[in-house]
Parts: sequence; C-alpha cells; structure tokens
Amino acid sequence: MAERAPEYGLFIGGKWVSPAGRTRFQTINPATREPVGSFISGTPQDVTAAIDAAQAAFPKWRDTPAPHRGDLLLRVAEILKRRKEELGRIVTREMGKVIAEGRGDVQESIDFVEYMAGEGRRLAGETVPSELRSKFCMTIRQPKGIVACITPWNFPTAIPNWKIAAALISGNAIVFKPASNTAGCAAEVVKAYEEAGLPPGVLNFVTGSGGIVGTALATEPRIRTISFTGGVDAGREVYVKGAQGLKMVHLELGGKNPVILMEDADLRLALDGVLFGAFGTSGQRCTATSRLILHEKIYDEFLGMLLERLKHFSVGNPLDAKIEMGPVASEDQERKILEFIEIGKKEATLRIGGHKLHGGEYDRGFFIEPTIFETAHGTRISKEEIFGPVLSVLRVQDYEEAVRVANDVSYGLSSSIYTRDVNRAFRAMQELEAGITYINAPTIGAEVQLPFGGVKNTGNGGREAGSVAIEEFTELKTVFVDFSSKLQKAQIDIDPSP
Ligand code: UN1
Repeated sequence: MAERAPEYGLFIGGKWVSPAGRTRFQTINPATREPVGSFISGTPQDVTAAIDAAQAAFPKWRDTPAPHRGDLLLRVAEILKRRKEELGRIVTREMGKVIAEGRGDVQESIDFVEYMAGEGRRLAGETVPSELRSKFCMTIRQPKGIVACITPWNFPTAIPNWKIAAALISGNAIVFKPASNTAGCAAEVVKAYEEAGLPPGVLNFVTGSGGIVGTALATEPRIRTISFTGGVDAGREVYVKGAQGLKMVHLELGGKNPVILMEDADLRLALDGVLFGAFGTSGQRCTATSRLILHEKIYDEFLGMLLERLKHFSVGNPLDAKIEMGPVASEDQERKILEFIEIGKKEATLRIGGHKLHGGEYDRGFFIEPTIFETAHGTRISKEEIFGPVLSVLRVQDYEEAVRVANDVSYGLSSSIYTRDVNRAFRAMQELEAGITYINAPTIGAEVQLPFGGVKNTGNGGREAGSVAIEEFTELKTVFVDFSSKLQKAQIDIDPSP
C-alpha cells in the first residue's frame, strides 16, 4: 500500500513556513520510486531569514546553563526512542538501507544525543599553573555563534544529530541544510527538537540545493563555522568559499577503506565482517570496506568463500527484514556506480555481480548486484571512492606489502586488519594511515563516544563524535586572573629559583 507523501516547509524562527507558489522538489523511495516527501527549494533569501532568526535566538541560548541545554537533549533522545521504529522506516523508505540499518541509524542518533547531553556537565576547559605568584590561568569554552550544518544522505538521521547535538550543547544557534534526497529524514529530526521544546530560532532548517543554499551559507559572513559531511568535490568547494570569509570549515569526506586479511586470520569471522563492511548500506558509507587486501597464502581460499556466500546473498526490498542489501540511494548514485563498474570491467577481472538488477520489483528501483573485482593495486577502482556495493580484491605477499598498498590511496578514514598475531595487530594500529583502525572487525560501525574522522583527503584534521566533538563548535577563551594586587609582568618578573 502506498504511504502518504507529506509536504514539508522550511523551519525558521520556530515555525514551519511554507509560502504558496514556491518551487518544490520531491524525495522518492529508491526501492520503488514512490514519492516520500515534498520540500521547498530554498533561496538565498530563505538562508538570510534563517540566519536572522538564529542571530536573534543565539544570546539567550548561549546564556542557558549548559546542563539545562543537556536536559533538552535528553528530551530529544526520549522522543527519538519513542519514534525509533517509525523513523527507522522513514530512513529505509527514503534512503534505501535495510530496515535493521534504518533502525540503527536512529539508534546512533539516540546514542549520540544522550552522550552529548552529558557533555553539558563537562564542556571542559583546563587550568594550568602560572609562572607568577597569585595568578590563576584557565581556559573556558564559548560557542562559536551561528553555525551551518550541511549533511549527507547516507546516515540521514545520525549525521544530522552528530552535528546538531554537538552544536547545541556548545551553545550555538544553527542553520541546517540536509542532502536533498533525504530531506524527509532531516525534517523529522528537526521535529524532534521542536517537540522537545528547543527555543524558536535556535535550530533552523532550509532545504534546497548545495549550489544555492550551500553557497549562501558558505558565503554569509554571520556564519562562523560550517560543519560539512559529503563528497570531496563538494567539500572542497565549501572549504574554498568559506575560506574567503575566514570561516572554520570542518570536513568529513570520503574513504577507500581496506580490510587486510593476514595468513593467520580467522577466515569465518572475516567472511562475515567483509560482507557487512562491503555490502552493508549497499557500500554507501564513508567507512565502507571497498578494498580487501588478501595475503597470498589465503587468497584463493578466502575469495572462494566470499564468492560462494555471495551466490546466496539477498538483494531486494529493504523493508523486508530477511533482505541483506537494499537499493542504492538514487538514480544518480546508480549511474555513478555502474560507470565505475564499467571502468572496472576494462581494467580488472570481474568475479561476481557487475550489473543492474532487472525483473520484477527490481525494475522499479535502483538495485545493483554486489560486485567483486580482482585487481592489481593502482587501478582506478582500487584507488577511487565508488560509494557503492563494489569490492576490489588485491593480492599481497606479506604484512609490509599489505600496509604499503593499504596506505597508497588519497583517503584515510577507516581501516582494518584480521590477524591473530598481537605484535602485527599493534604495528597495524600505528602504521595504517587512517583516522580509525579496527582489529578483527570490519571498517564500519564506529561508536559515538569515540572520535570519528580521517587523515589525508578524508578531511582537514577535525573529528566528530566523542567528547572532542565540541571542539568544532566552541572557541577556547584563555583567562588570566591576577589576585596579587600588583602589576606582575610575565616573562619579565622572574622569580628567583627556589
Ligand atoms: C558515514 O558513513 O559517514 O562507522 C558514517 C560507521 C557509522 C557511521 C558512518 N557508525 O560505519
């Protein structure tokens, strides 16, 4: 039965505004092409209105004690818990990940919002000794002001919540622009903050294109920080535009994440891990396993196991709990992935998959077979981010070569090694060039209480999640308190040594 496709407005100054006659766009279910929601194509004027509202709301929110800001986040978490099943289904309907992962997306939101609520009682600065007597030195954290959160479609509730909850606990006001093809999930996230009683104007929501809404945010002087997760090209554009205004631009971009399987690995364990890492979320995670680096001694055996298992891998309607992989998220995604598969067919050996799925329900949506290529290191499919269910398998002779191959890409988000050799595991923790390393687990599934981010072209040095999430959204103020009642001169008045 077709579910209804609601019309959403923009959320500005605590009100859903939906003036008549505005251009609208629709989101669709990538499994069926049924409409999911209808949204306003935002304009620069909408962005200005959202920033005006944020500016008006900011001082009061900044001055609200952080533990009380935390109370609000706890209410948001309760609402998300109550609505978990409903929201999980919206995630699956609008983005296409299987329903267990749709629920997981919402659970990751809940986990993070709860975690950040506790941060309201920390927001820690530091105290350090002074070189002078009767003088106190410390840092305190203050909000940046008005921040922009620009989010992708692959974690359509979790990533918005990572950014919004961290920005709010830090005392900022927000303008939030979601990816257009999952605007419905984003709108439902906003509704949870509205229902929790967030004061009007503290969180504003403007849908629309990156070219128009994203550019307006990146060039508006009142936005001091932009938190962006998405592709490298769009990230670079936001970074360059933001740089003109000397904004802080926090980027979480792509990955080309390897799993290394050494000759002593537990192959059964690794099989489940590689399947989940490569084909979970149809490979559309920044953390997805897109390269499998196999030691030559177990190469044939493990590849055989993988191919055998994939013969029985179920692809289909992601709302069906038995299905292992859903569609890819959009027609555009489908086209890009199929283009990469064609490149792969020319430069590597296709071992399984490699096609769009046809027939029956497949014809209505964007379904691609789980695909495996055997390839030499250095091909495009082994080095470029595909963001789809495509795994490149590479053969190496030893640990050293495995790490060399793993590191020889422009990205560095997640990485993994399966081995029972503790020395080698510890070496890999140090030697893999990535923000995240897993031992005996696949490259996906980071937990919210730890920092998330990467090196090289995956970002520009920042981290989300964990307690460090607040660094992106706070300024450090350094405070000196001199209680000596006389002028003391640092670097000049030097106390005699004891
Ligand atoms: C992403 O793909 O951008 O670690 C985020 C994971 C998830 C988050 C992925 N917890 O796979």
